[in-house]
Order: sequence, then structure tokens, then C-alpha cells
Amino acid sequence: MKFTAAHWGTYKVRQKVGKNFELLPFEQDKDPSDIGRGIESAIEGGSRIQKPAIRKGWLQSQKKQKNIKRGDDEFVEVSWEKAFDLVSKEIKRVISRHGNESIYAGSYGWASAGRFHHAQSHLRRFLNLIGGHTYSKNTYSYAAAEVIIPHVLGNFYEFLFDTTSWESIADHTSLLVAFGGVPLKNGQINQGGVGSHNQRNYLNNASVKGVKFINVSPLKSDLELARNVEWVSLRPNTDVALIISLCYELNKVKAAKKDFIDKYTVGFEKFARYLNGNTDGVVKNADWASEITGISREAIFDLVEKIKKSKRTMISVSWSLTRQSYGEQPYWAAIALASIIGDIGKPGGGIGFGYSAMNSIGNHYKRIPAVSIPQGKNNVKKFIPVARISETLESPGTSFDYNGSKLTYPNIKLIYWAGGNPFHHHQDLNRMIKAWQLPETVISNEWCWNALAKHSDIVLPVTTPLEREDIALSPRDPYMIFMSKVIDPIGESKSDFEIFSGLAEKFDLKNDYTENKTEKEWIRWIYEESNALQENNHKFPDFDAFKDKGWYKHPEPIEQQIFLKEFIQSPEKYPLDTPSGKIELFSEQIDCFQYSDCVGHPKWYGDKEYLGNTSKYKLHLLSNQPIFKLHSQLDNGKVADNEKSDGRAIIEVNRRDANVRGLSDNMVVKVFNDRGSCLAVLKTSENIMEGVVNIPTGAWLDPSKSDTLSCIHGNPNVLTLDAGTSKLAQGPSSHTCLVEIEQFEKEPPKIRAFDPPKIIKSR
Ligand SMILES: Nc1nc2c(c(=O)[nH]1)N[C@H]1C(S)=C(S)[C@@H](COP(=O)(O)OP(=O)(O)OC[C@H]3O[C@@H](n4cnc5c(=O)[nH]c(N)nc54)[C@H](O)[C@@H]3O)O[C@H]1N2
Ligand SMILES: Nc1nc2c(c(=O)[nH]1)N[C@H]1C(S)=C(S)[C@@H](COP(=O)(O)OP(=O)(O)OC[C@H]3O[C@@H](n4cnc5c(=O)[nH]c(N)nc54)[C@H](O)[C@@H]3O)O[C@H]1N2
Ligand SMILES: [Mo]
Repeated sequence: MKFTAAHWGTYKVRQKVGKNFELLPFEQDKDPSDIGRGIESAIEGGSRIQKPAIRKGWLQSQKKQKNIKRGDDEFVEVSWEKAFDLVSKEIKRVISRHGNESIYAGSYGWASAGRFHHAQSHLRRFLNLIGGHTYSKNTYSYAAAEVIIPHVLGNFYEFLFDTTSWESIADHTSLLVAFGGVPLKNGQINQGGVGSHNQRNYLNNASVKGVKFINVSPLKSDLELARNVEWVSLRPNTDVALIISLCYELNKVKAAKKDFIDKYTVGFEKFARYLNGNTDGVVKNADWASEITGISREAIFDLVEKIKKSKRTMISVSWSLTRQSYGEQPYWAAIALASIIGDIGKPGGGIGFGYSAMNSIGNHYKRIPAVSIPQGKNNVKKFIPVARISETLESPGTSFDYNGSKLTYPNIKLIYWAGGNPFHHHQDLNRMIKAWQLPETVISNEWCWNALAKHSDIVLPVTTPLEREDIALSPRDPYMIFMSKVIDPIGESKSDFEIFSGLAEKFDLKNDYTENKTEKEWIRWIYEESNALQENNHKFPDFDAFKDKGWYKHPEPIEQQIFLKEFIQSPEKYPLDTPSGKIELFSEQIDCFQYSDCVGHPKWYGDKEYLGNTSKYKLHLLSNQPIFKLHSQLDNGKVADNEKSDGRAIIEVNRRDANVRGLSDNMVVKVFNDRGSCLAVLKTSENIMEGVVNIPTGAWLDPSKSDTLSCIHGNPNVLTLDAGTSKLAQGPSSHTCLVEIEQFEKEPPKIRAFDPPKIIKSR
């Protein structure tokens, strides 16, 4: 039996004639995801890149020194030999002229599951061998939390992955207040692979056992349960005001747990001065928060009462709350609220981060140790916060703040991307497209003609996981899968490993790059080295036995996980990794940075783009994660159509907002603001708060010159805000965005996102 694994699940492969195959559910999977079947139609479709291709204008400009716009050009197919020759010469030229720092290989993105064929690892391993590259720090998922949590609560990755387990919640929690909900759609995913999907069972089980859920979100669908759930809708990006008012009101009625605060936290007095208005003359009470959030004061007091009466409260904050202006604050405020409630470290209580953001959140596995392919050492020390890519390209040499340091942007001359799609993930794409014209050369390894490939100068076609062998081994999932090669590579595609081996050869470094190991030998090496790290009673089976069976399940731990249990048992023996060793409700360190947009305590900042500050744009656009795909991956397959209408992205709009604009279901609408515009198909709903609209991410960018539309397909990132969360983290702010909508009265243009560019065939 052959298996394949992806970030969205494991599948049995039924081989059919020729290159045909079918993916069937893995028998161990309790709740299989449909996303994977998208590859069946995408793998050989028209958007597949068949051969190495060079942008015509780039080839010409090599001779004529003139630049033609990336994204609008034709491509010339070349042989691999020619491609390796061009790429290696160009990299050598850029290094000798501008130095290694001028190469950007932050190359953010999810790539594919499979521990060996991890695109970024290969890219960096290769570039590190030839002197290094400018890199990036943090993620698009939760950069603001990655930077603030170490100041406030200690190690971020413990915070993220040692979340109190769902079973502890089911057994002990009375009330779970979920800011941003518990979106099951997102639990389909786990970076590196999923054996069995559990979030739906976990959530239902907790509800059946009587846990009461409150979904604090503009979208009702963020927490869907048959019973025991209440929806409190609030204006996007205002959670901090609500949380701060809960802190104030609980403290006012002496429901704040003084013992907990004294023993486990520092800085409460300073934070309380802010709550009481001593620092700014504004009392942060329910009336104050009601004005900001749009929640009635009665509903806020009801929440205060519920928290007061609850025996055990879990405050859960979704990752999305970091992806907004001042995205550091929701986490800090929520930690302050959980400290005031005093249930941190108790079974089923305290603070949780991202339940159902991924399948692995809230399982009780400890990290399963595993090795990756070594990336070597990067001799370039320069980095950028990952979401500051447009500024980097626009303003080389300019200084910026980041987590207490003053840094400068590097002068990037060459971009090499493998395993991510900035034309999916970055905000304000029109701005990025302009900035993207500035470097001398852009190279990407891709398997499909998405906007990244179309905006590159040199495109090297890669295989998909079904065209190569690998091993799925995620430290957060108990299943390990042997990923069989199902079909031969499509066209002339090669794996990233083969591509960088070919390039390394041009630098006389092939043996250093491959360490004289073949792909099969590397896979066995990863397995055996990882096995050597397991405890004696948890060793993996012999590699050949594993390969024959196709999968292995790591034994399940018995103990439920309780976040910060040891610290609560003994703060002296197990201090937190913060400057004080305690939870910091006031941070001297952050205060010292003197940032006006991130002061020393959790604070509501109202000067931002949200419904409290509307001008000509009256609707808040959310762009959440799609149900039927992962980001932009497999948008070119049939499964993704489930979330579209006639092939275009759907915008969910509250019925009253549609009515006042004379809009109705299935109308094609133009969504716009000063940054850009896109088309989408309208769906009215009562499940979205008035004033809020939502377009899931992932539609491949499809600009139209004739209609001056930034995207006719529905990519929300032509509208979103590209600004750092604050000087502290400089994270992305994609959920901060105001727009307006109107009917698109012309004939909607045909979607061309999946058409390849014009290609001049090689003979
Ligand atoms: N508006 C808005 N924007 C967002 C978000 C949001 O909520 N709203 N969310 C953000 C978040 S959380 C994230 S994580 C990012 C995700 O952004 P990305 O991770 O960049 O998005 P993906 O579509 O997963 O891009 C992966 C790319 O890798 C390619 N690929 C797959 N396998 C391989 C391989 O083996 N080799 C090579 N070379 N390439 C491969 C795929 O074809 C695809 O183009 O988006 C962010 N952007
Ligand atoms: N199916 C699928 N699953 C995925 C992904 C995918 O692309 N597809 N991507 C994966 C990745 S990389 C990540 S990082 C995680 C992300 O996981 P999340 O960050 O949880 O993802 P989102 O779907 O953007 O956000 C969840 C919900 O937060 C709500 N929300 C947005 N802004 C606000 C706000 O200001 N206040 C409140 N209270 N709610 C708000 C939105 O209604 C949204 O539906 O998902 C992962 N899971
Ligand atoms: Mo993410």
C-alpha cells in the first residue's frame, strides 16, 4: 500500500493507469480532510510548469541593460544545463559586485510536507555553502506574539505548543472564552503532516461534557457547536478594549485573585493605574469598552458575571488576533485577564493560544524529537522582520526599530524564493509589486504558474511530493508516514534537492552539498538520526519494516498537559524565562524601549484602521484562512472551487449592509479602498457582524489592466494594510483593513490566474 502525506492529511494512494491516481482517506484518520484531493486535478493541469523558463525581458536586459516589468512578460524555455549556467553566473556576479548580503533568501512559506524535501532548508543549505544570504525573522502567522511573549511569559514555543490539552479542558473547564473562536476549518492543517484529525472530536467532547463556550468574534462560524455556545460579536481589532474592561470590572468588584497576582506576576499596580484612568484620565470600564467594541454594556457585564461564577475559566486567543495593528496587545491583555482570574496552571484553566489553529494544538504529545537536513552556517548576519519585505526593497539603508534594536534595511539585488508565495501571503500587493521591480534578479523554484512564478526572472520547475519519496515526520504529530513516489516527475521538473545539487556543481561544491548521499540515503539518515533521539522505550521500528507498512504511530502519553503547571507549583524552582521570572503585567524592558506604539503594559490603541475610525470606507475586511485549501496551495485544483462562485472568491456580507447598498446574493461586486480593488461574489449572511465582510485568502492574484482592477479573482491582499504591528515586533497586520463594496456592473472578466504566461518554446 502506498501513502502520501501533506500538511492537511495522510492519504492512501490508489494507482490507476499511466499518471492517474486517486487519493483515499487514511484508515487511521478519524475526520479526513478533502483538501488533499485537490492535487488530483492540479498536478498535471495547465498551470503546471514544465521546463526551466527565463523571462524574456531579463534575458534581453542582460545584453541591453534595460528593464521590462516583472509580471507582464513572456518566458523563454531553456534546458536545465542553460538554466544552471545562467543562475550560477548571476549569483556569482551579484556576490562579487554587491556581496552575499544583497541576496535575500528569507523565502517565507509553507512549502510541502516531507522532512527531506523541505524547500527552504535546501535553498539555505546551498546559499550558506557559498557565503550566506540576508534572512528573515518570525512568521506571518503570529509574529507579534513571537516577539512579545518572551518579555511577558517566557519561551514562545512552550507557550505555543504546551497548551493545556483538550482532555484537561473537557474534564475541568467550566467556561471557555474564545477570542477569535475555535475555527475547526483551520484544524485540518498541521505543518509537516497529520495522521488523524482530532479537533472536531475534542471540541464536541468538551461541549458534551458541559464546557460552556463563548465565541467572541465578528464571525459566528468561528465556533460552531450544536449546544453550549454563545456568540458575542465585536468589531474586529477591538478585543483589547473588551479584555481590558473585563480586567477593570473584575478588579473593581474585588474579583481579581490577589494571591495569584502577588505570587506569580509583576507590575499589576502599574497596569491597575492604567485601568483606573490614573495615567490618562479614562476609566476602562464596561461603558468605555462598549463604545469601542460595539458590544452592549449589559453583554459585557454578563460576561463579567459568567467569569466570576465560573469554577474554572480558560481564556483562549486565536492566532489571527496577532495579525492586526498593535497585534502584540491582544496577547498581553489576555494574559493579564487570565492572571486576574487566577486559573493559570490549573487543570482546564488559564490561557490557551490558538485552539484549532492547527490539528496539533491541544493534543498532549510532548515534542517528538526529530532531525532535519543541516542548513550549515549563514555568514551574513543581516535579517529583516519577515513582513517588512516591501520596505526592504523600497528603502535600502533606512533604519527601523525592532524589539529594542535599531537596524537598517539591506540593499537587496537578488531574491531567491523556494517554498512560499509572497503574492499570496504579503499585504498591499500593489505596493509589493512596485517594490518587486527594484532588485536586479528574482529566481524561484515553483511547480505551478502562480503569481510568484510569473513575477520571477528565472523559474525552475519543482516536483510535487507525489513525484518523489519522502518521510512525513512532524514533531507535533504522532504519525510518521513513508511518502511513496506515485508518478514520475511531470515535464522536466526536479526536486529542490536536485536543483541545488545541480547549482552546487557549478560552484564545485556538489559533494559538500549532497555529502555524497542520494535522496534515498538522506531519507534513511533522517529516520535513523531521529530514532537515535527517541527515549529507549519509544524507539521507531527498523526503517525497512516502517517503509513496508507505510506508517508508524508514536505511543500516546497518558498525562494531560497543563500549561505552566510547574511554574505554578513552584515559581522559585521553575521560574519563567522572563527578566523577573514571573508573568510581566508591566515590563520594565519594553518600557525602556520607549515605543509610543507598545508601552510597558497592555494598552488599547485606538489610532488605527478599524470601525471606530471610518472615513470613506465603512466596512472592515477580514481575510481569514480558507476552508478548502492551505493558503494559495491547490487553488488550481477542483476542491478549492467549493469555496468559490463561478471560479471567483466569495465575500460574506451582513444582510443589512448588502441591503443598504442595493446588493444581493450572487452579484459580482467590486471591493475597494485606496490601496487596491478586487472582484468577488456576494453572499449575504446573518452569521457575520454588521459592518464586517470576509474574503478567505488564497485566490491566485489575477490583475486586469483593462478594468484597472488589482485582482479579478478575489485575492484580499490587494486591499490589506502593509504596516508593522508596532516597533516591537514589526509583524504583519492583515486583519486590519477598511473597504467599501459596490456592484460591478460590467461583464465580469474571465479569470486567467491559472493560465501560464506566454511561453516561447525551446526546440
Ligand atoms: N490577508 C491575509 N494574508 C495572509 C494571512 C491572513 O490571515 N490574511 N495569513 C498569513 C499566514 S498565517 C501565512 S502562514 C501565510 C502563508 O503564506 P505561504 O506559506 O507563502 O503560502 P502557500 O500558498 O502555502 O505557499 C507555499 C508555496 O510553496 C510552493 N511549494 C509547495 N511545495 C513546494 C516544494 O516542494 N518546493 C518548492 N520550491 N515550492 C513548493 C507552493 O506551490 C506555494 O506557492 O499567509 C499569510 N497571509
Ligand atoms: N483550512 C486551512 N487551515 C489552516 C490554514 C489554511 O490556509 N487553511 N492556515 C494555517 C495557518 S498557516 C495558520 S497561521 C492558522 C491560522 O489560524 P487563525 O489565525 O485562527 O486563522 P484565521 O482563519 O485567519 O482567523 C480565525 C478567525 O479569527 C477571526 N478574527 C479576525 N480578526 C479578529 C479580531 O480582530 N477579533 C476577533 N475576536 N476575531 C477575529 C476571524 O473571524 C477568523 O475566522 O491556520 C492554519 N490552518
Ligand atoms: Mo500561518
